[in-house]
Amino acid sequence: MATFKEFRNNVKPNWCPGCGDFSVQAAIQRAAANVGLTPENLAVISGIGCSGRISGYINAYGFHGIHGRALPIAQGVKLANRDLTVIASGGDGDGFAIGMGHTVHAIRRNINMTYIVMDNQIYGLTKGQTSPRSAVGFKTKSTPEGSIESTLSPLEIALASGATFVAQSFSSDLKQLTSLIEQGLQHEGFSLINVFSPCVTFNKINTYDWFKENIVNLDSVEGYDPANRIQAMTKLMETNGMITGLIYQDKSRKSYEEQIVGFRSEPLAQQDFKISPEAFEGLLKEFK
Ligand SMILES: Cc1ncc(C[n+]2csc(CCOP(=O)(O)OP(=O)(O)O)c2C)c(N)n1
Ligand code: SF4
Repeated sequence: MATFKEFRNNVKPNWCPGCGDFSVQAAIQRAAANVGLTPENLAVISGIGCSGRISGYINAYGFHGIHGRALPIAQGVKLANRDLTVIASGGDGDGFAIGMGHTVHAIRRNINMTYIVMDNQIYGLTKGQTSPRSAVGFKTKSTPEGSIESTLSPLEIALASGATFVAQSFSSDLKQLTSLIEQGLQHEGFSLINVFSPCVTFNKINTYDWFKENIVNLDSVEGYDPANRIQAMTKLMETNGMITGLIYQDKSRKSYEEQIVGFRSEPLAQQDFKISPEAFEGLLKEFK
């Protein structure tokens, strides 16, 4: 059994002191150890952004992809080697702006993997522009008069797209965040975990204190049932998405891999692709 320390490497994160992404890194390392993984059977695939650096800071297989494209790469990794536990990760710009098309289709595809979004409601790496998660009126270098576009509600979109696991947490609540990642890793399908992860350098509005004042923890909501999709949607709408905890889980739907006809149990990565000269000639004949 690996401990969370075995998921550490010797690369020092260059996130700003106080950045919420440190907690996400720690929570992934703890959750991976708690569910019994070892670095050899975990792959962390990230996009581009401050948050996207996370794949380099965890001792596991890693791939620092391109902006908005963590999910296509991660899904490819999972299909090529179904024995690996796959985590995709990145920022709200990465997953909900340039990568939104991939996000929706990954959700409806339901491949068995976990997607963790570090939602700071701003573009951090490029030094503070408005993201689809920024509030109307939010002033940045790209919206000096305040954003005039409505704020995207990714978790409502996820539910409407057929998500089987939707959760949300906050960098300040390492215990809840770790537990939700554990549940996401154990879910047999696509799990989306959105994490309020403050950018202390460029976002002076959505600070740790602001989140603490505005978040409602679902643990305090009597009678909340994460198996009830309509209740989940209603709660998201009522609270403007400011809830944390396990919002929705459907354990009944099969994952994509389970439904592919002929998908062999042996991972593609370990299959012998050598073909006999006769079989090769047969293939060529088809094109003559
Ligand atoms: C194709 C492409 N378009 C734009 C960029 C520039 N770019 C890099 S990171 C980024 C957004 C960063 O914000 P987010 O994804 O929310 O991550 P954060 O830095 O806040 O963690 C952008 C627009 C890029 N690298 N590649
Ligand atoms: S700029 Fe913001 S998101 Fe990027 S490392 Fe610094 S605090 Fe974190």
